[in-house]
Amino acid sequence: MQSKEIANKIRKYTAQWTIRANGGYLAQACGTAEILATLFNDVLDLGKSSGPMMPAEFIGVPKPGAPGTRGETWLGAGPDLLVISPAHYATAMYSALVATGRMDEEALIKCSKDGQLLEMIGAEHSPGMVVSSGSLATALSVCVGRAIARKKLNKPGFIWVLLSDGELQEGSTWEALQLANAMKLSNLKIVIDNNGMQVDGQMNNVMPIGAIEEKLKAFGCEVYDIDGNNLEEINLACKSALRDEKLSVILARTKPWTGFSFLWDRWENNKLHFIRLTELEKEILSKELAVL
Ligand SMILES: Cc1ncc(C[n+]2csc(CCOP(=O)(O)OP(=O)(O)O)c2C)c(N)n1
Ligand SMILES: [Mg+2]
Repeated sequence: MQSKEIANKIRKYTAQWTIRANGGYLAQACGTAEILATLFNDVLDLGKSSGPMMPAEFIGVPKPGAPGTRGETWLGAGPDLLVISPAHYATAMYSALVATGRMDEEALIKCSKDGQLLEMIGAEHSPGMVVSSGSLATALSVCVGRAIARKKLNKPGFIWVLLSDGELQEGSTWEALQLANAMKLSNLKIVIDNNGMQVDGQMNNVMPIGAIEEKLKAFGCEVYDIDGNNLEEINLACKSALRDEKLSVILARTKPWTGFSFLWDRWENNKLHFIRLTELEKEILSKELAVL
């Protein structure tokens, strides 16, 4: 399947979820559809998923003697790993798993219900999710630790982590970047969804974070400033990042309103972060879904 088709499916499944669950993180999937499609389809060597196509029910958090379910199993035992840091992007991950044949479409119907793995804010037991990072800006530190361990053990492969720009407003992200650069972690690759918004609205109105590219460079990163909805640019940046000796950061400018017409109004009105559809929006979305 072409990455373009996978990206469309990521939007479609997340939109259907949003209608069914009477609310969802649709803009995050719309903004990162091309990034996830490219990572899954053209970049990552994940191997075959060993997670069931139809996830079982939640059986408890992992503890000694009872490993529980690990979301990572849906990613596969290949050398690479993909970590979604902002846990509210989980639906985009579930949709990507379905779009790439790692989970049944039916599994999405179980979304966001008590006792199920597919939580709206994903956790480490949710398919495709690796870290419970609903408390934002925590997964990068975990990834840095895992990348250091892999380096010490001479393990092949790359850890790719998707960060949000809101996580750049938190100090722990910068501490993790500082350590990753000090340790010269060329086995860690970061993609930032630079969508210009966070929970309360547009980043520049809530708390501007200034010249991100320059800041990342000052921390020692190799930075790729790209159009995050352009498959070719994403592909080129990822392939180039794989050859970097330094810590690579792909700063992907995304348009979280891409795909459905009513999203633009929400962007302008600072109501794009979480979408509880109005009756009119539901009607528009259903019509646009039918021709997607
Ligand atoms: C440590 C922490 N602080 C605050 C929050 C509340 N919160 C949830 S989502 C969010 C938005 C963060 O921005 P971003 O991840 O860029 O979100 P976007 O609107 O782009 O999806 C915030 C502040 C949180 N989950 N964790
Ligand atoms: Mg954001």
